[in-house]
Amino acid sequence: MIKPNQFKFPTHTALTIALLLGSSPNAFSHTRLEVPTVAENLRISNNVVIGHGCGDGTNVIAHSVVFPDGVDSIVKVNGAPTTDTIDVYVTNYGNLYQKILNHSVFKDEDEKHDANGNTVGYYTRDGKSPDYYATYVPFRAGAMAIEPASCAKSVKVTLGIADICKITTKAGFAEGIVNLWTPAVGSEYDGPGLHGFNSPATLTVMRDLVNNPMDAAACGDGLDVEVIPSAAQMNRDMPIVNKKGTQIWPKP
Ligand SMILES: [Cu+2]
Repeated sequence: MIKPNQFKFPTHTALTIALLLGSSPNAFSHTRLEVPTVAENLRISNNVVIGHGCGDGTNVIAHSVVFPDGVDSIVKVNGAPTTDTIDVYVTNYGNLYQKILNHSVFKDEDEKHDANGNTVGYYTRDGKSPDYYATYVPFRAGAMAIEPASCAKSVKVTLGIADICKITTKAGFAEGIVNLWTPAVGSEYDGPGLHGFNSPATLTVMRDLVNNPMDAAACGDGLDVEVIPSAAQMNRDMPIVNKKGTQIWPKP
């Protein structure tokens, strides 16, 4: 009899195989959203899917997520940075995301709020997601409305995510300790050289071209817009601060 365990191969072997086959490794393992693309004006429940731990035998014990706040966020149009704020392309940006309470894996969680009370991320902790599991962490993505006067045909929201296997200081970030699925924006959470470097999860909102048509003459094929958390926001909002106000990750 073959034990089920024998079918299991190390995640990074799976990655290597995926790369050799020329297919996307994302389907195998990286931390991504369950639903990566959604229509505008549609509120959905979604999940961050933690695809693996930090190597064989490790557990993800805590998880930290940041959504771009739209205040000082980086905005790109067709891949090029612009000085436009996201309000040029989205009519209701801000407080679009809510954590959905769930203690099935992580026993403690809370949203992170900015000075305006908007949810800019969340954390989950006090759990164990084994390396060979896919763990779903639920949140609600509010209905985003694309600015009718703009030529945006899609808006891609980039998240910053940390899957933490061991609580350390920032200096302790390393393979086997933490996976940083963050945009490389020059923050303390870029994680150069780590497995997830500059490989963030994203949620793309597609314009409803029937009910919110673009001006064909002015817009042509339309614009692909991106909103990405700034380095300052990442530094401010990535840490896990418990309900008593004590920062528990990274260790101060
Ligand atoms: Cu991976």
